[in-house]
Amino acid sequence: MTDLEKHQRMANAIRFLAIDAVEKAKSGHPGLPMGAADIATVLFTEFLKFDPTSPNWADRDRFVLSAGHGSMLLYSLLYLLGYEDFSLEEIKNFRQIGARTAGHPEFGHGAGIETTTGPLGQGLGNAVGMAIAEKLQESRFGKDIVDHFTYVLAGDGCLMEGISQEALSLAGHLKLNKLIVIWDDNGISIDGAVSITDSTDQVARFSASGWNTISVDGHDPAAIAGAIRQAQSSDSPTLIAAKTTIGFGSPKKAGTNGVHGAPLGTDEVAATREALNWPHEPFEVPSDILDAWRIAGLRSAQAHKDWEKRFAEKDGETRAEFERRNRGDLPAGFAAAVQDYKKQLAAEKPTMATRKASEAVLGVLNEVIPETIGGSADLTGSNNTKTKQTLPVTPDDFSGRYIHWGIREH
Ligand SMILES: Cc1ncc(C[n+]2csc(CCOP(=O)(O)OP(=O)(O)O)c2C)c(N)n1
Repeated sequence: MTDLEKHQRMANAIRFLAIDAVEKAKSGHPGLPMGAADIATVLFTEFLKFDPTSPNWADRDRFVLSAGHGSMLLYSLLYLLGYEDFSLEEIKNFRQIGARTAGHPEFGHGAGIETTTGPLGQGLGNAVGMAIAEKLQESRFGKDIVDHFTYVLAGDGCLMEGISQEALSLAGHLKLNKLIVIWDDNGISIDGAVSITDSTDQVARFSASGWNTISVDGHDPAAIAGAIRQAQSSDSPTLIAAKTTIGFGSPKKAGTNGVHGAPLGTDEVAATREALNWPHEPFEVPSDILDAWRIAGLRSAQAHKDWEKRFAEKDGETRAEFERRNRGDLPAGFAAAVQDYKKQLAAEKPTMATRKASEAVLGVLNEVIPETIGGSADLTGSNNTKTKQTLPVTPDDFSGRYIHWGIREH
């Protein structure tokens, strides 16, 4: 088996898990997983840094499936790579009550889902936040323990949503070079061809906002790998526009809106098995291909071990603070600081405008909670959201705590 054949069979494992799960549930979206399987295979087997045995490892790369309707892509990957929460049983229970494999990925349903997606565009917005968080954390704790990428798979719908403009222009402005967005450029949405609704030159739009842009054939693994490699060394965020065919492999439905959000149907499933040379039972992944995926799941085990070693070398206070912030626990002094301030206010009974009162409270909170980040939609001097503790974050310096995100309140 050549490397290309192996790649294709690994990608087909994703395709058929998605096809079979949607078929069994009689509901779901096979088109995106079938079209984006090549991209996902390259990303997860050659680039993404993660450890299925430790899904919440702080320095893992983040993967956000912004096009959340394509959830079976994510669930298939998590199962194939060996994430405990995503057994074959969960795949078979796709879209059933109580299953981790909800119609759209839900944060908290299973380790490996980084954020809830489904409302188009929002995943892209969240990912910009994650990429900002990475830079903030890196500047506080050092590159030796915070150094990861945020990858997004976004569809035409994500890019049509208004939030995409706010998110991408902020990302470009802040030079979030560790944010890599792969656009599943298949030219199809639910109503039919994207050309019915949109004629934006997306690459030009990203480029105009300071992004590095690369266009590739989203079914050519070498080209995809080359693009990701180039993106990783960019000094600005990268859009990889990957031309794909929705429902890749389906003889009658590929390239049409018919495969976006409906089961293929018995005959077309059989025809697709034939066309892609996948003579296996539903939900069956041949052992050599499952092994190849499980081996890919071990790829970053050493990187994780090395990270643990570097982390252990940090002083106790730094380790405790890093862990506290990642858990989201409030600092020890929080309750007392708030109590003291309440007592002070009760005694002094000051009179002030509510905006001034807000500023005063923020001053107390920002003093005792070092991880708060502030900002305002270009109304800093008006609604008093900046306090003495919060210095500006700039594209070249993320040590601050105040983000001038501009008039992008979404
Ligand atoms: C905010 C929002 N509006 C509408 C929808 C409904 N919706 C789900 S998928 C989809 C079409 C998206 O098209 P595209 O991103 O091209 O996905 P593909 O057809 O390639 O799978 C729509 C309109 C949604 N999920 N979220």
